[in-house]
Amino acid sequence: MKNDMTTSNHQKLLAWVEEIKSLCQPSSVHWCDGSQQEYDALCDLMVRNGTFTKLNENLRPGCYLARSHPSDVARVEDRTYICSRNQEDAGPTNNWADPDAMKQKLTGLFRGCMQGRTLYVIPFAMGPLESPLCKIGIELTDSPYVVANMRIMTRMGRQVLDKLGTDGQFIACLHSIGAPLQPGQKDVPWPCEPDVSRKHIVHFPEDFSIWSYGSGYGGNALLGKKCLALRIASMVARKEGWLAEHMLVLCLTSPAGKKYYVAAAFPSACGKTNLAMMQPSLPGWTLRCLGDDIAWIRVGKDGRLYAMNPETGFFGVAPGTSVKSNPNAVRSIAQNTIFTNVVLTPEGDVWWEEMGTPPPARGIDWQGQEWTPECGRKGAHPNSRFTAPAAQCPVIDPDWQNPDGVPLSAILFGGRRPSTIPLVYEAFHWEHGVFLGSATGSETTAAAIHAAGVLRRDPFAMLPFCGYHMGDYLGHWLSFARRTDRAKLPKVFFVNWFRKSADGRWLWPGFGENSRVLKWICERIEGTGKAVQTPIGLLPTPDAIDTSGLKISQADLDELLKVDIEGWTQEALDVSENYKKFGDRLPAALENELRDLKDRLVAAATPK
Ligand code: O2Y
Ligand code: MN
Repeated sequence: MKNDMTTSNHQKLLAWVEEIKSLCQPSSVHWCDGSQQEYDALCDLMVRNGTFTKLNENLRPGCYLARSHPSDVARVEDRTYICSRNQEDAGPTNNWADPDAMKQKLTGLFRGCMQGRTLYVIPFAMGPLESPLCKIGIELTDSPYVVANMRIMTRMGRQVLDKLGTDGQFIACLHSIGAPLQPGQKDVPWPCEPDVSRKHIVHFPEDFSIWSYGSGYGGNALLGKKCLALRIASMVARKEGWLAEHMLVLCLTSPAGKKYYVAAAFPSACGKTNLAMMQPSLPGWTLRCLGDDIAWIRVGKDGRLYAMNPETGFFGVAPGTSVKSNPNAVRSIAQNTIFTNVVLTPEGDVWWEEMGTPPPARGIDWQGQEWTPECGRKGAHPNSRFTAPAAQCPVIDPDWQNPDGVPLSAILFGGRRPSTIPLVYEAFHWEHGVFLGSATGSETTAAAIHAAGVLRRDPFAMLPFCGYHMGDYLGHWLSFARRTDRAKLPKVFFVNWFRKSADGRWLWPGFGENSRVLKWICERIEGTGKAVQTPIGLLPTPDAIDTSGLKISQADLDELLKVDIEGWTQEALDVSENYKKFGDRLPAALENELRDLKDRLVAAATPK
């Protein structure tokens, strides 16, 4: 397979490719056309060079397994930078470096870094090509694994170059695994730069470009996802008056046939993919998935907020994905899927912890070593992944590729909060809703790179993904009350599926039972759901959540819907502490919301 001829007459693009060719010195250049034939040839190439193992065609047709280098298993937040001209503009939540100094440093790293390798030119679009929000990126990479994943996760290939024409705008995304191959040197299955301090994921907001060096994994390397569709897009969105968010999008249909489109922002490792394609336990309700990770949202002609998923695939966490937790994900990954860092079974299938099936008696673990269930090591890496086409999801929504997006009725925020935060509550109004988003936080899990079991504030689940000052970002969200008729804005809710009892038991069954909470949310949208005003927001009345057919004690339900004044007083203090980071860029409206919350809590604690 060789395609060193471009069909593009875009002089700026051609000049950039030439510039990078002379900097990185690849031995060949391949312009990706996005065809099935090209994908198959790349997969064959990776099977031959040891990056891919083809899975048993009878068990997992069209599927492959890759194992990464142990130094390259997750996004590297510490090595991720926003290099704005003005340091203040990157804000307190991003690493910053001077753009000229960083470009000089990166130019040094990239010099000769593709020797002995092929430079792939990947034209890709985020969002349907006809969408008003569609953004075109060109990723230059020396990783065939990245090309194969980008073909699943984005609209990739010739049609994008056609849309770009001779002078269209594109976001320049330069990526290298940082592992040049000398003549005669034997390659390894997962070449990368093993020295973490040399890995760099860098965003230049002034020229909307991305440079990523040293990692071939996930969000570090598939540059359309976190780098373009969130960090760069969030900056573009602010300029152009829309929102680029870390949100799933789903459609819930009531037994009466009414559709409710909902977007939800949860920090990483809080079950976004599970909720995005959940199978409702409540009879008569159906759920359809539009996206599991990213939503681009704009004001539509009718003044409502419309959400669109810019991606075309799922890059989901494998461990914990089971028929119980996510039956539709299990069916989505039955074929044409790339698995990374899971267990290979003797039959040529894959396995991971909490897959809901017995482990194989022996297998090959994510590090390529012989593994047995008794060996004391996990078989799959906690951040092991599947890359699967969204079109394979059995509950994909018919409108998931609608270029205009879908009109939102509700926005949810949530986190993994074992105490204090109730199962669900509703914001009083838009500014209060933005306050709830700004106060989002989650207890970290072992899957994250951070210490497990600590509360990490993650406003709007955008902490690692907001490309500019978080204070300005919060202001941008508030501005939507002025950009449209506030009566047309979605209602805002906070949900917490992760409450535990004092003795460490889950209080809520979660998964398909979360449809009961979504039902109440739909009833609130209709104006029929019963709620009580509390200091923190509007909570369901004791009988408002439909628990028919569910085994849950009244005591547990009371605990789930209780407002713990002492816990909330602590919560408000913690939010105040987090707000200090934003200095004078914290919008006054949010300071007011926090003050009002504290006042309401004091009033509730004061005997009448
Ligand atoms: O570790 C990675 O590179 C993947 S991170 C990721 C992937 C898919 C969806 N969300 C995330 C995330 O960290 O939020
Ligand atoms: Mn995510």
